[in-house]
Amino acid sequence: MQNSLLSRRALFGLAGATLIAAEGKRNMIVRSSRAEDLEMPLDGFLESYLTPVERFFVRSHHYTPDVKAAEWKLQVDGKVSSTLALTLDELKKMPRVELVSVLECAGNGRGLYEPSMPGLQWTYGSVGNARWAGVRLADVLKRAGLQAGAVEVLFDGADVPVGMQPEFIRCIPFAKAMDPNTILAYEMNGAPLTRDHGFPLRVVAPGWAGDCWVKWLTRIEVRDKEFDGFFMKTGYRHPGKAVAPGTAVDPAQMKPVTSLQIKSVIASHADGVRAGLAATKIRGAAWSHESPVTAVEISTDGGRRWAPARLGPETHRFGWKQFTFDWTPKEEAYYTILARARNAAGETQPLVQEWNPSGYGHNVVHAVRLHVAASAPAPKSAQAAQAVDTPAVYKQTCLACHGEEGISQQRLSRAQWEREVEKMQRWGARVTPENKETLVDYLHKRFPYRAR
Ligand code: HEC
Ligand SMILES: Nc1nc2c(c(=O)[nH]1)N[C@H]1C(S)=C(S)[C@@H](COP(=O)(O)O)O[C@H]1N2
Ligand SMILES: [Mo]
Repeated sequence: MQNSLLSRRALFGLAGATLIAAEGKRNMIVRSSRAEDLEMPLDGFLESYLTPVERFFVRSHHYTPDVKAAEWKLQVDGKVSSTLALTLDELKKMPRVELVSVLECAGNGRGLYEPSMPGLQWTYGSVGNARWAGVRLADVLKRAGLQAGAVEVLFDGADVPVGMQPEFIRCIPFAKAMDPNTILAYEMNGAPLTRDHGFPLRVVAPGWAGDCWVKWLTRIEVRDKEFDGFFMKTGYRHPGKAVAPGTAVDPAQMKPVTSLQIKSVIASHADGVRAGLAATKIRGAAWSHESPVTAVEISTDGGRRWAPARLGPETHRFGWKQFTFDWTPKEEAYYTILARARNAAGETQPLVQEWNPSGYGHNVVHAVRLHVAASAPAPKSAQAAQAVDTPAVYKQTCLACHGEEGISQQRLSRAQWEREVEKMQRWGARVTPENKETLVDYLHKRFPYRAR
């Protein structure tokens, strides 16, 4: 939503008091409590075929708005013959469509890249599988009357940026907008959308990364030229290929993130744990983009031999496939278990990471190391945290807009921390030349780079 300085200020003051991080959520990893970013732990992949809303990840760049349905309208403007302002009731009277689709954040797995990069350190669970219901975007656009020359469709939501951060506005090409599977959803898993997930209306763009699934939708604009806002021209861009790890790439040389990657996650066994010599089930989920998953193969010997896993019975084109592989380890040893999905287009997952500067589209074959032993596991020794004095200026400067989780989970070098502090300065943090060194020093000592 376009915001005045006044509404920004009003929100600043209110947000701390009105937000509860994990309201309506169960057992989530907090990546940021405010703005709200919650990751589903591995067990969520196995709980049921559809991810329960209370286990579904949340990714919000701005504070969560509290939209009142009675006051809400969807505006449709731009290259249309008549501007529309639709109420929720009017939308619900239009033909209803339902579909099951995976929603995954482009940054899922960012925390697993080496070398590391700044950004939320998601591991596996910024993804979920839900049943969405609403209206076709194409039906809404046709109702407004399409004019010639449309190239893309812009989505704006009711959320307001934090500090000087640019507004979250995303566009999709016209062809994707007219796809009958692209919908404006008012329901998730049979109930109205919750606040976290975009009440009262959000975009559902099956097969495409979550960033274009705009929440709290208030305005749709049909455009005849490309929009050049921050989240299109700088954010959510990918080189389109892997680059040498650690290389910087100019955003102008990159393309917007669109389709998801083929991917699978082993959810039944955590990496590095000990397991007994008994029969076990290797389980998880696999998904792809517009082309559905057709097979998942498992290796229990680090990739020398592969055997097919059993796939669940559901056949939704955009939904994920849960998989199961029965395995009995033959002897006490260290095993590396791998899962590799294949889709109808014949694509499969890479065996080495495909690094890119913002850490999007992580889909390297998931490897889980298991120490199979008959005896009980040894207790883990606690690691002593490094004691560093916290300068008062840190809390005043860095915890004004968001919680500490997003800071403490970074794995950055001193130079990367310096760039991060400069970015925060541009977004409104009051960093003075005198305290910049103190902050960078502290951040680097307290939250240093560490391997995963
Ligand atoms: C004026 C508000 C504001 C202040 C003050 C602020 N930040 Fe941020 N910070 C943001 C915004 C906005 C984001 C991005 C939120 C999003 O897109 O999810 C962010 C995100 C982050 C992230 C996550 C990684 C990233 O780049 O998105 C880190 C790390 C971070 N801030 C560190 C800091 C540090 C260190 C300080 C103190 C020097 C600080 N922030 C002060 C607004 C602020
Ligand atoms: N208005 C708005 N819509 C948004 C976002 C946002 O910050 N603001 N985040 C996007 C991103 S990056 C993702 S991955 C998905 C996450 O959807 P979820 O929170 O329902 O899981 O919402 C998208 N829609
Ligand atoms: Mo995302």
